[in-house]
Amino acid sequence: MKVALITGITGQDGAYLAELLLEKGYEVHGIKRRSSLFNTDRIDHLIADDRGTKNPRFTNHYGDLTDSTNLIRIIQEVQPDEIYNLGAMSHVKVSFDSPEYVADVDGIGTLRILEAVRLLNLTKKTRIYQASTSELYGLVQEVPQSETTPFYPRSPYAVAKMYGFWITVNYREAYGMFACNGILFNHESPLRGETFVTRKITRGVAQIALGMRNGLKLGNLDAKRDWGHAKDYVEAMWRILQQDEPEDFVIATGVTTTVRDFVRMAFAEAGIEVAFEGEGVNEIGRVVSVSGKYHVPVGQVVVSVDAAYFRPTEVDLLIGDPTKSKTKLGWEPRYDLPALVKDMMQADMSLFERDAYLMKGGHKVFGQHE
Ligand code: NDP
Ligand code: GDR
Repeated sequence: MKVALITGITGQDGAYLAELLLEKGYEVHGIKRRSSLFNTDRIDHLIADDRGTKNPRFTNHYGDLTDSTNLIRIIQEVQPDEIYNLGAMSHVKVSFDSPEYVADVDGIGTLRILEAVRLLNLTKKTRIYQASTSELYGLVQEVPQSETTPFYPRSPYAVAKMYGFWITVNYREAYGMFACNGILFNHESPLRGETFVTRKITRGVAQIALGMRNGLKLGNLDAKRDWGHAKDYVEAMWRILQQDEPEDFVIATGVTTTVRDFVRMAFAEAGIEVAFEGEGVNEIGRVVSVSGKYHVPVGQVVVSVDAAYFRPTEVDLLIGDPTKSKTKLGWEPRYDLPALVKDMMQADMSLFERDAYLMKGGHKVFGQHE
């Protein structure tokens, strides 16, 4: 039985990857941070079944990417065949507020994993996947972006990830380690964190459709992203570590869409047609027709722009070239953008239908802030 260790197990990708590896028969270990509240919602169904019977092939360890002694201890204990380093402070906007911490976790954290494997003499046994990102491309140098496109990071997050990228390449070349970067473009799902733009939109649209709020405030509506489904992308991570030779791969759909169009598509899923007018911070999105079961008044402003969500330096356009991953990994995304939006909208509609019911009954529902 193969043994995998996943950092960032409580995150979106950690949850889908753990599920995939368990399905494939792996013994899976995760590293989670101690939190003052429960933070394992995304993986609770993997830890134990409905009756509370623990999964013997799934173990979590307390740890942190800023603490090398604990990483060394866990890796020594687990002796993993594969490590997936997914742990990170992954929010680009927030990285401008805590740049030093992000450098430590996202940059040096990667070094700590690589160095632990080297110190423990596991370089021939343990394969390492590093969660690299399309944010490395930053300021547009070339489209579509491929494995050979130059990097130009535009945030403390991206700069930290750039260190993670190159230290992974360096350990591969210096010590012959099977260490690979997956340069993944944005991937989303019903498990996506609530403050990333897609999930913020699908949650907001569901709440508006159910009459729980009037509108949604967003930042740059012109930004274009190549959005895929996280379920497809964790499959690519696994494939990258099953190759004969360690290499870096771009994982993307090859299609790019504006935030504004994502908003339109999400509302359309609820039968609400929205049109945009105005420019910059004065742009608004208004309901122009309603065809489904949800009764939002025509003319209601449901989207406005708030400069608080702008970034000091923005990444305007991301579109990936997945040719290498298609050819060498045999990887193809199963979800296109409409299927992704549908999946996220269905999940958030069900989630908030329950809350709307409670609110109608006079109960307070928490967590409505953005
Ligand atoms: P999430 O933000 O959902 O998950 C991040 C995970 O990292 C969480 O489990 C979080 O724990 C953990 N973490 C944060 N800080 C630390 C720390 N100091 N020590 C240990 N663990 C920590 O991200 P995603 O699942 O979306 O992304 C996974 C990885 O892929 C990240 O590295 C991200 O930067 C990268 N990436 C993501 C893309 C995407 O579109 N989703 C695209 C390209 C790359 P906690 O739950 O306690 O906060
Ligand atoms: P990103 O994702 O920065 O690409 O990083 P995010 O969803 O945060 O932003 C995408 C684009 O939408 C614009 N935007 C807004 N973003 C947020 N969060 N909130 C808003 O209200 C809003 N309005 C407009 C942003 O300006 C941006 O242009 C994600 C993360 O998962 C990273 O960890 C990962 O590396 C990259 O994707 C690939």
